Amino acid sequence: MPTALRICPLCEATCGLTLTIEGSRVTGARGDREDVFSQGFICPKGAALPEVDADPDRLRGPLVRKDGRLQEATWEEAFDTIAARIRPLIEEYGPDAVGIVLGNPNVHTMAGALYPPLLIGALRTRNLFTASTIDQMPKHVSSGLLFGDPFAIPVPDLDRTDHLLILGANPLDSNGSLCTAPDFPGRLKALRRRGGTLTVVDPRRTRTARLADRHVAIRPGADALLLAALVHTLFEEDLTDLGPLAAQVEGVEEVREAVRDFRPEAVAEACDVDAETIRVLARELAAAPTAAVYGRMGSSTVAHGTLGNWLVDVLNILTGNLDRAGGALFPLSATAPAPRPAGPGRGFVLGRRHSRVSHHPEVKGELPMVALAEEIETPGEGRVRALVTVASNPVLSAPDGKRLDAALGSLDLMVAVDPYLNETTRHADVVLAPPPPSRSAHFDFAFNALAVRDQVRYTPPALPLEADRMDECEIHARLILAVSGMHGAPPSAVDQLAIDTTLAKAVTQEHSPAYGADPAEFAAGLTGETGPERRLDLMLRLGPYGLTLDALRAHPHGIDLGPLKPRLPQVLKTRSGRIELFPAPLAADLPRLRAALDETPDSGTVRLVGRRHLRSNNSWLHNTPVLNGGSNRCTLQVHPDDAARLRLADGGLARIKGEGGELEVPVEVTDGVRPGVVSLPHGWGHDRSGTRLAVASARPGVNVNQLLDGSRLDPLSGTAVLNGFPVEVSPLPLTQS
Ligand SMILES: Nc1nc2c(c(=O)[nH]1)N[C@H]1C(S)=C(S)[C@@H](COP(=O)(O)OP(=O)(O)OC[C@H]3O[C@@H](n4cnc5c(=O)[nH]c(N)nc54)[C@H](O)[C@@H]3O)O[C@H]1N2
Ligand SMILES: Nc1nc2c(c(=O)[nH]1)N[C@H]1C(S)=C(S)[C@@H](COP(=O)(O)OP(=O)(O)OC[C@H]3O[C@@H](n4cnc5c(=O)[nH]c(N)nc54)[C@H](O)[C@@H]3O)O[C@H]1N2
Ligand code: SF4
Ligand SMILES: [Mo]
Repeated sequence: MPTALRICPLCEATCGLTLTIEGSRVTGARGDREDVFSQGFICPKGAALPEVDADPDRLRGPLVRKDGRLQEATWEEAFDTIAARIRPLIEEYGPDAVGIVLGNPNVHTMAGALYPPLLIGALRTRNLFTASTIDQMPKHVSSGLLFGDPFAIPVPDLDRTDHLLILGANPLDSNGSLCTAPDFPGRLKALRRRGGTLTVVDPRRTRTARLADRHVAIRPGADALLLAALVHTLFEEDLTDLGPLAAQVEGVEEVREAVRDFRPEAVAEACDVDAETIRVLARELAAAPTAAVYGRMGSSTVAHGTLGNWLVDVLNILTGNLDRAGGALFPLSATAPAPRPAGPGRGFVLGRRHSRVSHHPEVKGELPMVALAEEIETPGEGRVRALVTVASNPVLSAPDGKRLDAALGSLDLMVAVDPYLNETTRHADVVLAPPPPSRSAHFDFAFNALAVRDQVRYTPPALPLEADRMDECEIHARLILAVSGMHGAPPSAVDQLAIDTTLAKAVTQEHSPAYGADPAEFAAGLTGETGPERRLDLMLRLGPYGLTLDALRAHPHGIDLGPLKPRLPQVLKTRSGRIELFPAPLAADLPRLRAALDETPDSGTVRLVGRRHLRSNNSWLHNTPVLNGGSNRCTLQVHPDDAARLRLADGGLARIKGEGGELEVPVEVTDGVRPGVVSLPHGWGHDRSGTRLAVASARPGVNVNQLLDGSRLDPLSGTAVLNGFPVEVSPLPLTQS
């Protein structure tokens, strides 16, 4: 049977898959044993790629709204409609009249990496919203302030560390995030086997926690307090040891002073972790030959998300573990620009402007996702009247979907680049549907820069495009032309412009491999059959390893570039050229955390946390039958003590009420959640009309984000609080089911 290789796009682990091809269909998927990085690993989602690929509900071409109804149309009609309707809006109301929403799968497609920056440039809108502000923005802010570069994200050295402290991540189900590691579970087991230790801090006893030497069932929302107490203990017990880092860090004494109040005894009650355990955690971290602290969703989408993310790296730095083997290191991806010489940079600035309605500071040019609805609803100059969404389903993934749903319905124009007609795209006037994964080339621009090993792989399309289908890269290129008044120009013009712009700069940079070259000559030497391939080739050639697309094609299972290596001080782009351990914006946010010390937790308050299931992927995989069902259910997990107190029965129904609304949901009684905490997964709630999701809408579940009204956020990063918010839970008579 013929086979083809395809890097899996379904999570951050980026496993290499071998697809079985029968005729023009993918009929099987197994792990590629020769893949230099994933070495044959596959999870149930990857194994279901053939079903995901062949979902009959996937749109086969563009849709255009005619007579109030979304109807099949030609590509020409679709782009004509966009060009004809968006330009007058921009001309009348200015560039901010068009908002852009970029969702998660953009980091899982080549198109999503290569074109949105050009789309943003073409539209020149300040109304940019992305999934980052319902996810990892606190990490970008912390890295931006500490290292001067929001993309300089240290990754735990999973394969070599002696001690791993994980907060708010459950890689056994998520397969890891901001830490690309195929077979994360196997790598954690290997850590244990080689005598290393694993500590997991999580209000739930997750599958990851069950693998750990120690599980600390913290009260949700309290990680920043716990971390501050760990830092406090390092100073108090004289356990800091920066090693060679010392010469590169400023602000250590200021941090010592700043955490003085955060004694283990002072945070113990808020965290519900006793002071002695906190001291032991700090001592273990300091005593380990090498150690890494790693925090994700559960410590990011919380009220003190940025402080928590900062403290994670403060711990890595104070224990000398940043930038050393076995600690947390900065990957160097093959498409990163060749490193410039070390030295001061421009630093990272927040809040260069503010959102129109609620005055949220911009971060990385973005506004918080929770501000999207009000920016559409509120009249006045700068109002969002048209929206372009790319790979995004904010009606389910962001707080208060009902409000957003209504706001989307009021737009003058909405364009969606998306393969599904779902809760969000049903509002579009034009849907531009990309082909399924088997028909697209794949390269991991984002995740190679977050991987636990430097490596590089490229998979061309496993199958050719069917007639009347358009590659997602071409869709993006044509969209850019349509919105920028160049409708009808060849899409290759967009790629050529990107190549020319990049080269014009590179040839002037002494550290660039293209330094001094003739840009036209350099461009003429690029290989690749398509515009995006030539752009990839260019990035590889300008990158740190001097690779080419041809080299990648000659190594279909990838090229291993070795374990992570120390990269300081070269990565630093702070104004001082050093690690700025106590940046002013974080210092200014600390009083808010200090105030939390005095809040006595109310033992009656129930707090909600999320969870992911191995066979889920945010809001869009519920339409694949093999992935929906079994234990992947939208249930409210409740601890037996709470179930007794609240009179909730296993299998019965509960009413759950939050600031943004209320839901009715089946109860699952389990001691897998700690007392005082209930857990409901996200991405469900597929019961709206006008979608084309036969499987998902038959088992819709409820939308957890409807419990939120969007008012809770981490103020520094604009990130929504999705974990640890208060809810009221009460029983519903069974007859109401
Ligand atoms: N309560 C709660 N809410 C959460 C979270 C949580 O933990 N709890 N997690 C948050 C996180 S971490 C994230 S990242 C966000 C994710 O939220 P979003 O960014 O909205 O992403 P998804 O929900 O995955 O929706 C992805 C969309 O992309 C489309 N799509 C799929 N494949 C492709 C493709 O190849 N090309 C294009 N153009 N489109 C494609 C899908 O049809 C779908 O419409 O949700 C956040 N929301
Ligand atoms: N199977 C599957 N895999 C996925 C996804 C998916 O939807 N399904 N989504 C992908 C995406 S977009 C992302 S961003 C990653 C996320 O990957 P992870 O960061 O691993 O996210 P979660 O699995 O949500 O784990 C978050 C954990 O934090 C815990 N938690 C909640 N509140 C707190 C708190 O206050 N403190 C602490 N310490 N813990 C807390 C929760 O109980 C949960 O176990 O997963 C990716 N991989
Ligand atoms: S772990 Fe992630 S990348 Fe690997 S097969 Fe599963 S979904 Fe795909
Ligand atoms: Mo995410």
